[in-house]
Amino acid sequence: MKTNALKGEIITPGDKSISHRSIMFGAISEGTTEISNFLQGADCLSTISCFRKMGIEVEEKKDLILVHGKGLHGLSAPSDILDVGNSGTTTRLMSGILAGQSFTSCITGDESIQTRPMKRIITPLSMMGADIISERGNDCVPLRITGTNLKGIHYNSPVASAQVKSAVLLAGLYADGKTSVTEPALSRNHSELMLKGFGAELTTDNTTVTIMPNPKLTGQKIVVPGDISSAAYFIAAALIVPGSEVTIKNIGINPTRDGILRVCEAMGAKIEYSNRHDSGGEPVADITVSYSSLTGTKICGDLIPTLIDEIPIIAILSCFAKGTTVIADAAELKVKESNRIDLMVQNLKAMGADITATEDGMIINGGRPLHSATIETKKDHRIAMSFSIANLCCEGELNILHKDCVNISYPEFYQDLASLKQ
Ligand code: SPQ
Repeated sequence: MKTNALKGEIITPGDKSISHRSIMFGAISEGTTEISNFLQGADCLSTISCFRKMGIEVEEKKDLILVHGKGLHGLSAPSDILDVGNSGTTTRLMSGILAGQSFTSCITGDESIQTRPMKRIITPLSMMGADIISERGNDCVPLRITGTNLKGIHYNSPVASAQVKSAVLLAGLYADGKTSVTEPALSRNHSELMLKGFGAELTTDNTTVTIMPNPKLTGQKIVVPGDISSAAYFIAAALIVPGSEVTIKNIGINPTRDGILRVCEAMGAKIEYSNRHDSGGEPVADITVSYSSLTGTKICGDLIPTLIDEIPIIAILSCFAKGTTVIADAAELKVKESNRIDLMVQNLKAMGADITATEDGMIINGGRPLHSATIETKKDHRIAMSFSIANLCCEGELNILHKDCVNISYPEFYQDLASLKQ
C-alpha cells in the first residue's frame, strides 16, 4: 500500500459557519463578544474585514477574538467596498443585515463569488422592501444595498439553504413585524441557536423559523466547536487507508450537520463517540474512526442539506466502497465555490473511477483502482482537500492544481494530514 496506516489525533479548527456568525452577531449586539477557537480561514477573515469597515472594532488576542459590538443600529457607512473574497456566507448573511441599515453599501468578491447566484436572497429581501441591486444585472455580486424600512414577511424558500434562511432572519431583526422562513428541508440551524443565545426572540416549528424584530442583542462568550466539514477529510482518510485509527477531537455534531457520520455508518464505518458535551447549545464530541470495509449507499432527500459540503469527500469514499453509491437531490452542488458535480466527476474519471454525473448528483460504482492524474480544483477548497485524501490511496501522485486554496476553510490542513502519517 502506498500510504502506511494513519494513526493519531487531530483537533479540527473552529467551525466556519459558526465563526462567521459569531463576528456578525457580535457586531450588531451591545457589549463585547468573546470568541475562542475562531477559524482563522480566509473566509472568516473576510467577514472580520467587512465589519471593521463598518466601524466595528475586532481585537485579535492570542487565543481570542473580541468583537466590540455597537448594537442593532450601530454600524456605520463603510468607507470602501465590502470585499467578501470567496465567501458565500459573508455575502448572503451580511446582505440581510445591510438591507436594514441607514446607509448604502456595495459588496463584491473574487472570481468565484462573482458567479454565485444571489437572486435567492435578492428575491426575499426585496419582498421585505429592501433596495438591493445586482450592479451588472446578472443577479450576482457586485450588489448595491441601500438600507430602507423593512416589513416582516413569511417566506417559503424554494431551497433548503441556511444562507437564504439566515439572510431573511437577519433582515427580520430590522423589520416592522415578525418574519418567518419555511424551507423545504431543514438546513443548518446555527443562526437560530446563536441568535437566541444573543437574546433574539425566535421560535422554530419543524422547518419554519419565526423571528421578532428589534430585540436587544447582548454580546456573548462563544466557544466555537470544531468543524465537522473539516473533520470529514480525516474521517474519510481513516476509513480508506488500511490499518488506520484516527481520533478527531472536539467536533460539532449538530444534527443539521452530521449527515456525513450517518452516511459513513450506513456504509459500514466503525466510528466510536466519546466525551460528548454541549458548547453554547451546539453538541460536540470526540470520535475515533477505524479503517473499515465500506459498501455503497443511496444519499438523497432531507439528508442532503446535513452533508452538502461533504459530498465531494463522500464521492471519494464511494470509489473505495463495494457496489454502487447514488447521490441525488443535490443540484445545489452546482452553485458552490465551483460546480462540484462536474469537477468531482471530471477529476475522478481522469483517475479511472466509474462515475457518472446526473442532473442532481452522481452515481459511483466503487472498487476500480484509481491512478494519478492532474486535478482541476478551480480554487475550490473542498475539491483540493478531497483529492488530497484520494491521493493517499491511488497509484502514483496526483497533481492537484491551486492546492493552497485550502486556506479558505482550513489553513493547517496539509500539516494536520502529515501529522497522521507514520
Ligand atoms: O460560504 P460558502 O462559500 O457558501 O461556503 C460553503 C463551503 O463549502 O464551505 C459552500 F460552498 O458552505 C456553506 C454551505 O454550503 C456555508 C453555509 C453557512 O454557513 O450558512 C451554508 C451552506 O450553504 P447554503 O447555500 O446551503 O446555505
